[in-house]
Amino acid sequence: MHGKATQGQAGTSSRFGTKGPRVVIIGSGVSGILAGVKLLERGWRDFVVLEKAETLGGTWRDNVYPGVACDVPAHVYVYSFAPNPAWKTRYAKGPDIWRYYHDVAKRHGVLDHIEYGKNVVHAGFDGVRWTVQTADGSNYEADVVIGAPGRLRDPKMPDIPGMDSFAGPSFHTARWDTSVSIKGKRVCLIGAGSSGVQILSAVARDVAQITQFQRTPQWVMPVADEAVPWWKRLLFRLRPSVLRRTYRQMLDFSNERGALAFESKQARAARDKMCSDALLRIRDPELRAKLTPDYDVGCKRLVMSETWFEEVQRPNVSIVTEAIERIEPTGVRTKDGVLHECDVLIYATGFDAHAYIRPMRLTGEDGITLDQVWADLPLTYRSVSIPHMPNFFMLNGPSSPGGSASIIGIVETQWDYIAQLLDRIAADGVLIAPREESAKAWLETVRERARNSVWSTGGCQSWYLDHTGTPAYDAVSLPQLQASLAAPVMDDFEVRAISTQ
Ligand code: N01
Repeated sequence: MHGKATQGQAGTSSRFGTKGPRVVIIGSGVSGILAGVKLLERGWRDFVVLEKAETLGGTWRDNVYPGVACDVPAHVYVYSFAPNPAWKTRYAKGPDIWRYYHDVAKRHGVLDHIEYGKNVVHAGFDGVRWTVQTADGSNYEADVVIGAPGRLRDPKMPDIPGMDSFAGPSFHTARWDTSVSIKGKRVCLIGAGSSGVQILSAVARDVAQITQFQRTPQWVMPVADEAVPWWKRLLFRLRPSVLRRTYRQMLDFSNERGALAFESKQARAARDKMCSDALLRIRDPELRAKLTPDYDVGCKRLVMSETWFEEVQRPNVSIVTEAIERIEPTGVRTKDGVLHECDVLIYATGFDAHAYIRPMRLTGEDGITLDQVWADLPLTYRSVSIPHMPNFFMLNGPSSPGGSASIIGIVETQWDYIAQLLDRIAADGVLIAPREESAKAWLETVRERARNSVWSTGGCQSWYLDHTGTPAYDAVSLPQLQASLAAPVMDDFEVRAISTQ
């Protein structure tokens, strides 16, 4: 079968009651909330969202460091069904983004379905249904499981000798200790990616000294954060359909510029020039040399900031490029023997970008485990489904696009595809899993595309690359993703009736 299944309604199969199939959603971040809203929209009310933390969210709950903001334009970083005319600036701050997602979850009735403190450790399939187990010993039966645990989720701590010996407060950016004030303090900041740049830009003027340990310089794209004037916000409220759509399209276009760099030489050249020209704002040639990357723009994920170019030149900011030897009680000692003293030590060292749904364990049909299916690589079909794992779907799973589009657009596109499979499940009471050979063929196509992308050819190391050195992300733009996920090719799936014998 090729083409859209019919739009499903609750109870289309006699297998399921009027509330639709029983669904477990894992995670209450932007993907999990989306899944909840969409299930309710289709009348599937029998679902639970399992959230391991005590409050809703993922990225925007966990990242509360000073200056945390989203570098995707705010009007794009929203669900298509819930535009927000109230954004006051072009780029939204972390706490405002969290409030937006909380508000959507509340308005759409998803909050009532969330259970907190539920860390999923295993999901097992018995031939008919899934049983999802949480660390506290609870079990949840499900006809369908949606994995939405997020991708840049688990902080990656470096392995530096003496880390435990530091006498002052020390923490990762995604585990910010809000009880610690860094005002007037001497701060050591390890890492110079998006988080490190945002923190330095936000705190440099408030701290006594900030020493940033930069192993590799990053390309920084100067993007100004403009206020959205009151009359525009009013206009958006008064003319919701036309004006919001127009604005959204405009921002979608600018957001896609990054993706165009995959395809268009001119777009890439313009972007490269913007980044290299911006470095000329660094007045001290020695500092500029330290901050100038020797790899292609876009090889690592671009950092976006306007303020960084000035903040990094403050007299109380030091950029240390000497390698770190060890951490000592009073600071960070580099290999040249210098001890960089500080009161607070911050690890802006990024995330384990390749765990996906692990460390959660999966046992699928015939006892086949996720570890077996993913022994070589995280094998999925179109990022949303896994061979031997029937009626288990993922949002923002392995080999999803990265760095090229708003994650919201990506997960909405993936949801629309999954929804067509859910329609089939509901209508015919079937189990659907991708064929292993289809998944392998698809993954090879994605990896080939990624090998030809700047992530691979650009001459850098980054979290895009997996243990084989191949980018684990699909180098496609949002429109390309939308085209490829328009309708499931059902021949690529094994579809079988649920047998209750
Ligand atoms: O992490 P990163 P991040 N010794 O992995 C360094 C998203 N995000 O949290 O480059 C010394 O980019 C490492 O050095 P190197 C966004 O997608 C979005 O900043 O590996 N240094 C690097 O400098 C982003 O890309 C927003 O040589 C060590 C840094 O730590 C992603 O999250 C805001 C080290 C890690 O940089 C991750 O960003 C923030 C060691 N042992 C984040 N180990 C938005 O605005 C690591 N490093 C949407």
